[in-house]
Amino acid sequence: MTKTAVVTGASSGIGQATAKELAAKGYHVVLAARREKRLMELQKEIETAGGTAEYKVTDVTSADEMDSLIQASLKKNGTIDVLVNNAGLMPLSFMNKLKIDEWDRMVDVNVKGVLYGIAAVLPVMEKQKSGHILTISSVAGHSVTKGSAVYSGTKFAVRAISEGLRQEIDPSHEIRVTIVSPGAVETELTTTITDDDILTAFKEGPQMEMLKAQDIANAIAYAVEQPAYVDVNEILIRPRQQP
Ligand code: NJP
Repeated sequence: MTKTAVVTGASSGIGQATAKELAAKGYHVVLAARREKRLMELQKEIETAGGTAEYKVTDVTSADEMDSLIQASLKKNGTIDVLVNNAGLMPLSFMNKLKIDEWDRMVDVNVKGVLYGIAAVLPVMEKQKSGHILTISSVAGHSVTKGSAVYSGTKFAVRAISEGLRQEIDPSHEIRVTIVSPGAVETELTTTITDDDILTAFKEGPQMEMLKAQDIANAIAYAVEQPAYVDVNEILIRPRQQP
């Protein structure tokens, strides 16, 4: 039976590359994000390449929308084998700029969005006694730098949440929990930055060859494709030149 993978934040960057990679590996992929046109185009692209996909416009900050994403997919496809909690934002700023709205949005998307994904899919996977929940954290979930305090906070949080979840999984169930922590990846992630001092520091700082979204998609596919007794707990992947 074809396995089903749900990918949040599938409308660009890492989520888009992951959806394509999992479809190429034979998964039926369920694409979730807010921008419908992009999801529609990605579905077409996957189908043209010989894969299968569907999409559902979903805002991960709504527990109800996350639940209906999972339930609609379950009804249609019979199982949810993989959930990739990938949607995220990174409006970096210095704390004294007091960008409280941006802090709120990061907590809502990067932390609550992941929790709502877990809440929607965990009962399903427990009933199936199988599944794989992957969450995208960050190198910033391992160490804090100036300007990344709140973003780092959200990424530390999802590492802690995933590790706690992993420990609570009934060992008789084939449910796996994985964290993928990328360094700098060339995507649209920096477009949410509004703090001019951060943007200047980015422009004037040392330049390096960044990772491609496909590099992270490959890491996700690696974790997913391991035999059921192997749980890849975390993959930390930096561009070679990133300190
Ligand atoms: O970024 P980008 P990435 N509900 O901006 C979606 C982490 N990461 O691929 O809703 C649902 O191209 C948005 O979709 P839309 C990062 O923290 C990255 O780099 O249509 N979806 C889009 O598809 C994040 O967790 C780097 O606007 C929502 C996607 O999120 C993950 O990688 C380094 C949403 C963002 O795509 C993917 O980010 C690192 C919502 N409310 C960690 N809000 C890096 N790129 O360097 C946003 O350490 N999205």
